[in-house]
Amino acid sequence: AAKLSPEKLLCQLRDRVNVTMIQRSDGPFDTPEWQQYLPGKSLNETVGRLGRCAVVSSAGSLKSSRLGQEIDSHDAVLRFNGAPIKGFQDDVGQKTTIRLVNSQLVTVEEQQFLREALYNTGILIVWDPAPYHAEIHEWYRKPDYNFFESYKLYRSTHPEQPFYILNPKMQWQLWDILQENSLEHIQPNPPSSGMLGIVIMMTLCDEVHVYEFLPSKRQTDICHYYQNFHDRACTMGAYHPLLFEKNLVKHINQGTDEDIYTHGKVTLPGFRNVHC
Ligand code: NCC
Repeated sequence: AAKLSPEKLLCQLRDRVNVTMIQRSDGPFDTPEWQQYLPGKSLNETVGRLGRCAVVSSAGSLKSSRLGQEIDSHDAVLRFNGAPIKGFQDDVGQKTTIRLVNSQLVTVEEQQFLREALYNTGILIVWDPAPYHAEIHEWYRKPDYNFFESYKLYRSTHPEQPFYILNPKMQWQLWDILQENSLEHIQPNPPSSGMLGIVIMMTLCDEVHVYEFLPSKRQTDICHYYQNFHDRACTMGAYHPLLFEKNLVKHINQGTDEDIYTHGKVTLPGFRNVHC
């Protein structure tokens, strides 16, 4: 029951959600110490101009999907958190251009994050739930998870791998649009990694295909394609306003319902191709 037309909603997303990474000049990161850790190149410079992009959710419904080849046919592929490839290529492909991870993974699962080869491929982006519309300084003093030391450690051991920190402003700019287009009050928690990743790719690519964010006919209570763990909240949301994110994505989908049903596939335009 979104209030805006799909076209207007795309314009709101394009114009109000500022997808930026923390830069060396951003206070409080403008210190001599931080200069050696933050990447010198912008994300845009690092990836270049991207055509067709794929976003691969971690949903259990990817299991037995055999979408691997189709996913790998894209110019760039974005994956989330600890979602593996090894042993799952047929269903999820193997190309990884960007991996978006949450700060909980980087902090709480630090040992695995620093050790596992899975994270050494592609560009890493970490995000942390910030207080509602907080200034970067306020967030820096009290992040949800204090991932900064782990980030520095990773950067020291993998200096050549691009690793960005998502500017936390983005999550609440996006949340405001989700709230404005929902009839109910939504939980005051930031959008899921899935929704953030979709909008990141819309800024970088001409066209974005999202897989199993809107569940296909394979919909299941199995949380992840890589674990045998059942929980409906993974698909419907608990902490994150996942259901509202999915309603919004359904509303702006430019593909067919058939594509959702058979492939769990949504087609979205890159912001370059949104004309307001
Ligand atoms: O599970 P998670 O998400 O890593 O999944 C990535 C994104 O895929 C979409 N998804 C996932 C499962 C499912 N059945 N349906 C889906 O649509 C969602 O868009 C999701 O964002 C996260 O968003 O960062 C999250 O991270 C996990 C966990 O922290 C990481 O996997 C690291 O271990 C959270 N789980 C827990 O904290 C237990 C999850 O709530 C959100």
